[in-house]
This record gives sequence, C-alpha cells and structure tokens, in this order.
Amino acid sequence: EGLNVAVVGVTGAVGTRMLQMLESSPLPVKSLLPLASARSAGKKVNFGGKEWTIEEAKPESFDKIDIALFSAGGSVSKKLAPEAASRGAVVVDNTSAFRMDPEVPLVVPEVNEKALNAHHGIIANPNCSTIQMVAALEPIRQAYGLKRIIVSTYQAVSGSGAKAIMELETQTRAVLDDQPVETAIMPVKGDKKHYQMAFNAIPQIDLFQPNDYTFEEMKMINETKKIMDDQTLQVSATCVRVPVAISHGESVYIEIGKEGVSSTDIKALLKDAPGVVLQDDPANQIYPMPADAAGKKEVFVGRIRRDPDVANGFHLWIVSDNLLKGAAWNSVEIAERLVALGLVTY
Ligand code: 11C
Repeated sequence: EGLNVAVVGVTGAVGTRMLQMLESSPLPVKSLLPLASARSAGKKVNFGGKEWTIEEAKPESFDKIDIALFSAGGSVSKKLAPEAASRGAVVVDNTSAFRMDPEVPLVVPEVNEKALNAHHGIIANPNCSTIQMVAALEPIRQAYGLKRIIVSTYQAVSGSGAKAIMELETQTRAVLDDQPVETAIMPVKGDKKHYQMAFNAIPQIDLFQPNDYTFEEMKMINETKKIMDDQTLQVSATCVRVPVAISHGESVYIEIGKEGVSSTDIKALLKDAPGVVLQDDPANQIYPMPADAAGKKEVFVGRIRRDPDVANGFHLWIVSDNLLKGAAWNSVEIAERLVALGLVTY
C-alpha cells in the first residue's frame, strides 16, 4: 500500500529538496525511483531510512510510477513527461516546458487547486518568482479584486542552479582577495556576455524577448494571468538578480478593485492566509528578509502600505525560498493535493 514516486533530476538543487519535502510529507511513499542523467546513474541517495540507486531517466522508467516529479530542465521534460503520462504516471513538472499549454493546469494550491481536476497527466509547477507573488496576492484578490500588478524582483542566484551559487562564492572571495574575477554563468549561462555577480545587481534574468522584456519577466506576466484565470489583469515585471544565495525578494505594487481599504485590512487578510506569514511591524523593524526565509516553506509578506497618491494602490514586500515554495515544496504540495482530491490513487 503506497505510492511509487519518481524524481527526475534528483541530484540538482531542486531535486535534492524534492526528496526532503517528500520525506517530511504525510504522503505514503512506498518506493522511490531517483532518476537523473547517465552521468549520475549508479550513485545512491538516502530516502526514508534506505539507500536508493539513481538510474538514467528513460521512457520505460515510468512503467510502474504513480507520481513523477520532474526538475531536470525543459528539454528532459519535453521528451520524457509525455512518456511518463502515457504510462499512467501523473507528472508534476517544474520546468517551463508545458506551463502555457492550455491542456496543462498551472497550479499553486493556495490559489487554483481546482484546476487540478482538468489534468491530462501533466501538471505544471509555475516559475518560482510567480508562485510566491500569487500566493501572497490571492487572499487580497479574493476579498477586493485585483486590477493591476507591477513587480520588481530581487532574485537569488540559486534560481540559476547550484553552480551559480558556487560562482557567486568564488567571485566574492576573489574580489575580497583582490584577485581577477572569472565570469562564466551569470546572468544567463547560454547568453553571449557574462557579468560579475558579486557586489553587483544584474537586471537580466533569462534571455531577452523581442519586446525587450526578459523571459523571466514574461513568465511572471503570462503565468500570473493563467493561474489567476484573468486575462484582463494588468501585470508588468522587472526582474533583477542580486548577490543572495537563496530566497527571492519582490517589491510588489497592486491596484485592487475597491477603494476605502486600509493597509490594516490587507494585513488582517494576510495574517490568516494559507501558506503566508505576515512579518510587518515597522516600529520593531520586523519585515521579511531572504536570510530568514531560506529553508522555510512559507511565503513571507511585510512592508504593507497604501500608495500615497492612488486610493486603491498598495505596496508589499514578498520573500520566499525559491527552491522550496518556488519549486520543490510547491511540487510536493501539488502531489499531496492530487492524492487528497482522489486524482491519484494507490
Ligand atoms: C530564476 N526563476 O530565478 C528562475 C529559475 O522557469 O522554473 C526558475 C526557472 C523556471 O532564475
């Protein structure tokens, strides 16, 4: 009795955390199939007090799998997620491969759990910076409606993977030791130029699109409208990489659908919101910070205040661990909801 679970990309920054989140979840995992590229095949991972051997991910790997969590990059998902689904596994995919596919639900359980009911074997986990923003804004949208979002992000380098954290550390040491700084990854591994991340802020996350927004910014725009199921919602984003290892920060300006609402009203809503922790006490210098959020599953919100000029405008500061709620935890939470809703049985 229990679930057969595969984790694809099990050695990565997100994959290792998927195992941690599964281990602390009440989900009844009977067997784990850790999958990765051929390079990692044969290595072992510890899970549930046992050692499991990593195998190379192949279509046949999914023959007896109930739930497959994917976080090995878009090209692996494009190739193997449909194979897994056709073999009867329900896939939760943490890449951008299927997010905008109208047949694929894009889910943050605190916002649109119901969308899971329409799945056809693949469910997409949104981009990290989108997840934490919509989780914090949904209670406000439910109460007052939401017309407009303008977000500026302060994103951690771990969004680019474990190697980007190492590059930041190496560069920081080099700068402090007055040594030459090597740049190979940031802002985007596959782009033409690379810039120093240590002691810097880079206004480019992912590749530029024809409209001069980056792909990360377009993800925030398009995914937010899909998750909130509102194509009339006005969303714009500026995404910036900062020399922080883990947890994204976001300065978010919103215009709600009602006037006469106070910042106290907004705080009261967020105090009781699922998955959200209110940290907002200016008199005592209480506000969310990446260093505090790292390693935690919740979305932290503070600095809530009304715009000085716009009656229905508010500003918020939203912080969450990009590898947990932004990736591994949201994926495992989706798996938990699939089981709770009877959409995966065992
Ligand atoms: C970053 N948000 O911080 C990106 C990483 O679409 O799942 C997540 C990429 C994705 O660089």
